[in-house]
Amino acid sequence: MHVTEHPAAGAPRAGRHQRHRRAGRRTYRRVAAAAALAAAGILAAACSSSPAPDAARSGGPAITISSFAYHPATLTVRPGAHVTVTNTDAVAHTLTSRSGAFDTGLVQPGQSVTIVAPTKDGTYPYYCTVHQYMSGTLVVSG
Ligand SMILES: [Cu+2]
Repeated sequence: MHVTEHPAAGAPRAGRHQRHRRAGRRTYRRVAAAAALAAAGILAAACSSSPAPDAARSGGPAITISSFAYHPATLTVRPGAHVTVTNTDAVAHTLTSRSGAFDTGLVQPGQSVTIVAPTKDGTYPYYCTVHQYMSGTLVVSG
């Protein structure tokens, strides 16, 4: 009689190599580059609400708002010119580019605000966001 004994079938587990892998420890130093991004947001507010005392008298281009109209209705300026917008009405107005190129925000009665003309030649229609029938055109020509 033969008795075959199978040596415990699940047994041979011994040959497992545990490799000690030296995972190179690298220190990832993340230098915060977020500062540059934060600065970008500031640019939007740059020139919108600085009162420009008598820039018109000193010869710079100017637009006057009176009787719910822009004077002159069409103004031609150099690229990047600073344009003084003065509101002589008794209510607030804006001078807002239809393409988003510039915007005075609300100009209060008696107040002057300076906008910066686009640097690219072109015709830039604008309007008043409060009274949308008010419209004018800024022409940029270098
Ligand atoms: Cu208006």
